[in-house]
Amino acid sequence: QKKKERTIDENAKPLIEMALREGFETVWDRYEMQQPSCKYCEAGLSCARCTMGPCRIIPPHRIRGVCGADADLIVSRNLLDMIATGSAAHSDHGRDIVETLYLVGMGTATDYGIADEDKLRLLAQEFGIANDKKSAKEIAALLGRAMLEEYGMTRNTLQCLSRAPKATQEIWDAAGITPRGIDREVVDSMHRVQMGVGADYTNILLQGLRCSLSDGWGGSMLGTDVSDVLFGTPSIRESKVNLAVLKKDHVNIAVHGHNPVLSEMVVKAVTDPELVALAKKNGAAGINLVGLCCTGSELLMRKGVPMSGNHLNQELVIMTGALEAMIVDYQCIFPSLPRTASCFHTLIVSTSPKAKIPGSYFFDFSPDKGLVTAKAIVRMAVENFKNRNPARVNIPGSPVPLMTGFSNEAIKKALGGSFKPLINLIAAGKIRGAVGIVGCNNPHVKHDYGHVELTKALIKKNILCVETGCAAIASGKAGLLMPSAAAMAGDDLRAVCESLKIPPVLHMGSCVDNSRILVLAAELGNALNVPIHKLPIAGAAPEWYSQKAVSIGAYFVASGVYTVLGVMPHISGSPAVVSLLTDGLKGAVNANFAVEPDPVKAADLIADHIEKKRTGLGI
Ligand code: BF8
Repeated sequence: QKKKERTIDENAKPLIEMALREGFETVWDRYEMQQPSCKYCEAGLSCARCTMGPCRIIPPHRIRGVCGADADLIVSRNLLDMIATGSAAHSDHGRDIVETLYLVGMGTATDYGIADEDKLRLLAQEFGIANDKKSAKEIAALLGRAMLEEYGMTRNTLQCLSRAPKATQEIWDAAGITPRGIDREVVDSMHRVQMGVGADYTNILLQGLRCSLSDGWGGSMLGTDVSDVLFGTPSIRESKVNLAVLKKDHVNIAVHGHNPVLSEMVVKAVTDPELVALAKKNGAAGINLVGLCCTGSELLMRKGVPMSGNHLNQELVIMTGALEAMIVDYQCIFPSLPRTASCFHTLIVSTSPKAKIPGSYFFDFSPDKGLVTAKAIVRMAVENFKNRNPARVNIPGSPVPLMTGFSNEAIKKALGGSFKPLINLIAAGKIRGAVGIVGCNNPHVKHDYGHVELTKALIKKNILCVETGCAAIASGKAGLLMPSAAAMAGDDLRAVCESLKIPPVLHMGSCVDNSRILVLAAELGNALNVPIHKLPIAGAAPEWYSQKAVSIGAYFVASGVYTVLGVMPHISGSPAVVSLLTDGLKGAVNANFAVEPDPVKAADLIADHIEKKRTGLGI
């Protein structure tokens, strides 16, 4: 890759050029240094799970590992491992939030409160907790406890599965993939990847679907719902995005990672009058908090905190020379960030005992001492302002405005109280269908290109896009999250957006908020009395990299949503696994994966699929 091919993000380009000129290492350099990649690993044909190996499958002679596993088994076991890892990451994040709810109820997390009591009471009702005479605090304790039990294995079912249309639940039962407990499915999966357990690739991959469902309809869904309860259900608002949200004359602090239990405390801490006064005393105009990656999306959706970028922007934010501190929790954080920061004055502050990073300042963050810890970190950032080298400050361009906050509750409100108008628009063909575009950046793909080109191609075909995670941020930077982007949509979608004053691309949140997309699909299915797989909808992950994204793709497909990937998973070494995922799964869950790196061709695949589903529904 040449430098001009690394990104389409205009604000990132000058910083990448500066990094190349001055020798600051970035993710793209490390990617290049890793080329050519190992073709056995790329095909999924290497296995280092036990010490009888490591093994590689090299036909025609080396067709089994030492244990006797063939290509199909090795590829499927590797994939199940990825799904279980991703599901665990999302669900453990969900657990941290549910635990915070429980601690609020028990009175030990006093810095937190109940921001959406209506949602709390609705959830309590759903979980069978009588709540008419109880206080919000009492309900928080009972609901927190009930939700924590979803992680165990005594109930053998998950409450939120019942949100799906009955016919979809029956498909899961018939395929034997109804999840039993959130942790249980991860443990079951890890058991199967132990040598001498899982031996049948189909059986292994069906467990992958079950494990992923426990993420989407379990851990992630609890994470989203309880975050709404604790921090507020998002409503439509405007903010801005890209590296230029950093301010030259302010103390700049970025929160990076995933869990709003941390970042929401930082939001509180940066408005502390004493800390603001200290910033001014140190010569800054104030404190400027910006988000990055998914925790940034959490704050953007609920508070309108400006967003500095997505996954491949994380090193570049530091290279502006204007960032006093980057506060991280877990997931998607380059372990080399302290190395990057060592060339500048930025402090990397880690906060999770699960994600200690050598070279970072570690603060042991927990909900019982949330605000005091957040204030201590912010104080350190403010004190660091004096170490900034003004000659190094380089904040390119200016921010792009965006509209955010499209929770299902906010969408319904914008539609006048129900999804009925949306269903009518789809039935009338004004909106042909909807696509969830989700996932990461990956140096295999030109940064943001896959997301932006796919999104543009789909809206042109009058297909509404709902986006989360780094995909949504890519669209934001490209101006697609503003109502004015309707001008880029097909005539019908443009007219709809103009009349509702909404963008053709709706930001629905972080990656755990893909559960909002599941709920949207479920509500549409329930309203039409059809299973999810009959709806004119699809999923796409044009630039995915993460195990979490594999879990998301798997629960989309397991829920009946055709999903197109822009990056090939490491499965090509087993034609049988490829055929199962791209075709055979239709027999079990009426949906399948496709892989198409060209976003324009991917849009064609999706549009064809949507038209077929419309025909099936007779619309
Ligand atoms: O959970 S989209 S790069 S930041 S994994 Fe990570 Fe991918 Fe971004 Fe959030 Ni999701």
